[in-house]
Amino acid sequence: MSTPTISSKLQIMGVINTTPDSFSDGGKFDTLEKAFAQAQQMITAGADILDIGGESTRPGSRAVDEPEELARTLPLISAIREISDIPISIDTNKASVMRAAVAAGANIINSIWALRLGDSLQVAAQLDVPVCLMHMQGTPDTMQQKPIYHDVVAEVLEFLQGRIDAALVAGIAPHNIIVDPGFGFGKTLEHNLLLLKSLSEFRKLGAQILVGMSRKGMIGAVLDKPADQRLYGSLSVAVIAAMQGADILRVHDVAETVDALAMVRALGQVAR
Ligand code: 9MG
Repeated sequence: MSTPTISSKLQIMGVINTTPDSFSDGGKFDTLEKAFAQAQQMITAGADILDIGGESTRPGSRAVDEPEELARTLPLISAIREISDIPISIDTNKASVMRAAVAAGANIINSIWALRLGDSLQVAAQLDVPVCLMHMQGTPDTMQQKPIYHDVVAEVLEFLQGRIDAALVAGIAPHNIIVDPGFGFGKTLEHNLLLLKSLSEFRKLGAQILVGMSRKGMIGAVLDKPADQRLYGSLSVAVIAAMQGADILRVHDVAETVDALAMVRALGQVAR
């Protein structure tokens, strides 16, 4: 077996969807009390970052207006800040939500649109926080209809390089750039598997790599299991990604992923 590239920064990002219609945990954390309890549980379980979202990205999900998105996310960010310094990422496409979330205590912007909407790129640059730039083919509504690539790995790499360049021109510091191949966003199972197999190639972009595969359809397609039975599949792909040098894993099952990654880290401690 070739020597794996294990990131010394390997971090676990726990997902908290405050939406009623997320694909895997829709409605489970749609009150402040439930979402806050989930945040506390993830912190205790060893999460390094919490990713808070107030709008589902699932195909066909309902668009959420700014006041509703703010009402779902800001009280939770403030409540977490009362008890913890854990880095908080805000998963949003709206520049106004980015601003308000950072003012409330969020420290990272997670953009599935790679800051391509409105003035989000300029606003993110002003806020001077780390940004996650994710690849997506199409839009959340249409992306899974017929994704087509000639060479998925090359095309996703090229897209992300373009977004890194745009971020740098806008004034985002190089150390604040995180890239994400966007598993499940405009990709067939084969595209997702090719990206996972080639993940180490993304290191050449010179940015931190974030991946989110937890409970996703690619796992369901291989295992033929619904979202609530994809834990072991999710842990397997987390380990594969970590062994290829991913820096941040976006997951729903923090405690279980902590154990799986402890084994990967142990491997990084021995040399031959
Ligand atoms: C919000 N969201 C859902 N899936 C995601 C993924 O794979 N990466 C990032 N950055 N965000 C995601």
